[in-house]
Amino acid sequence: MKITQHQIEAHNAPRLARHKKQLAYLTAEITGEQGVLEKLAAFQVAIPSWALGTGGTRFGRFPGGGEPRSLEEKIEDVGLLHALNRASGAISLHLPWDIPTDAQAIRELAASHGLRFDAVNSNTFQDQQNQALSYKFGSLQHVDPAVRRQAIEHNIEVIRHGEALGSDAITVWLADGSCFPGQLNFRRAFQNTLDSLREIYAALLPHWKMFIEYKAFEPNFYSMTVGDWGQSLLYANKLGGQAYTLVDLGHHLPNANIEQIVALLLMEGKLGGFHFNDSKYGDDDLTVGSIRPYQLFLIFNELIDGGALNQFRISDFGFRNPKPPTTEVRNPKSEIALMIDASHNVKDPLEDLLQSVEAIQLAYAQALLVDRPALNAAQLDNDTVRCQEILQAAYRTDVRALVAEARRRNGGALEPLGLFREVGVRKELFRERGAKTVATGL
Ligand SMILES: [Mn+2]
Repeated sequence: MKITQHQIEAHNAPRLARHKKQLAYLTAEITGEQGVLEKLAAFQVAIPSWALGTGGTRFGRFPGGGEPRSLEEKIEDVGLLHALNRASGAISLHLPWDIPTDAQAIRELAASHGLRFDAVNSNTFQDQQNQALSYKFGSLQHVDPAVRRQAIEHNIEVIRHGEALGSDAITVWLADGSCFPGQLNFRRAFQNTLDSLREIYAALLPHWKMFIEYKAFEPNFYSMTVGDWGQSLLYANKLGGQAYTLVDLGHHLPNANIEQIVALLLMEGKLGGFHFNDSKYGDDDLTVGSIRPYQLFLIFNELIDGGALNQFRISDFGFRNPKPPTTEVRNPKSEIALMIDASHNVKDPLEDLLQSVEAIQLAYAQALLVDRPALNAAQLDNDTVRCQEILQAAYRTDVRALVAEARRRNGGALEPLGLFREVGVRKELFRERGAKTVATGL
């Protein structure tokens, strides 16, 4: 299924007058709206291939039907999102869940939807069918060199698949760790992991990056071998200039100050990117912005303050002018990868992703409105009250019309979720794919 330009225009036309009124009201209140609109229009977030079906929990899964049955259908789903919001112009694959059989054909299919391939993700947190050795007691940290070898080879294979698709980064997330005190020698586990990562790192092309994702707990509950940003940064610093830390918003201990982590990683030139999601307790993988929208705003405030969003990893090659992604070497310090990593249990996955992308755009737009010189002056004056007023004045601005205008200028829908329901996308996917389909992956 495809959303046509005609459908988008038919959706926008009756909403245009009201939209223009809201936009005029907002732009009268702010300055520099053209710059903000240009930045918003160039802004893209990558969609993970594993978030297009129902996720479920360890207790069960309730598939919603019409889920993508193949990599081709996953690309089609991301294409639908991108057609609606023009801000989902990349897909992040998980291997071996989504191994392309014909990389060139997959690349062309993605390009026909205006999509490029963002970071590829390896998987050593579960055993695959026909796999020789088990990851039950870890992968890159394992005490048996043969298990480590198998995990290293898998990661290198993922890099090769990514190369064929035009991706330029691998995200390594390890479930490695221990469940009980004494089970693991911490220093040996760290050293084994570092040695294994060094071999994977050596397989990177010069323009590639390695993202090292950390997580505080789960599936191991006593120690994680890449448990926090400090450990990730240690690995990244030891590996070299192509290795970076990846921040997944749900991978911290409760109440961690994620925006401060972001600021310092950025300062060190070691912030690789994000997995956006939201949570109340742990790695809840809820819709971005559904629980802590202020935290999301504060993170974007740090990204802008640290100069991270002056340049995007995802070039704005768009729907109307699809061309192959550029492979030029880009400034590694000012580019970060922006990806969603969520799991949908009770919502339509595509509707959830539309909400998530919009929440990210809103946080970005609000953070662009922060009066930075005034904030700096207030900080130097120790005027705590003024600092809060400045931040919250931006956060409390209703920027929905700005985000909608950027989307409209890109050829997207004024109300993506509204159009998704109007044209009955899920009903059509039910018809095409059946009610009992279950997406591969999570
Ligand atoms: Mn993640």
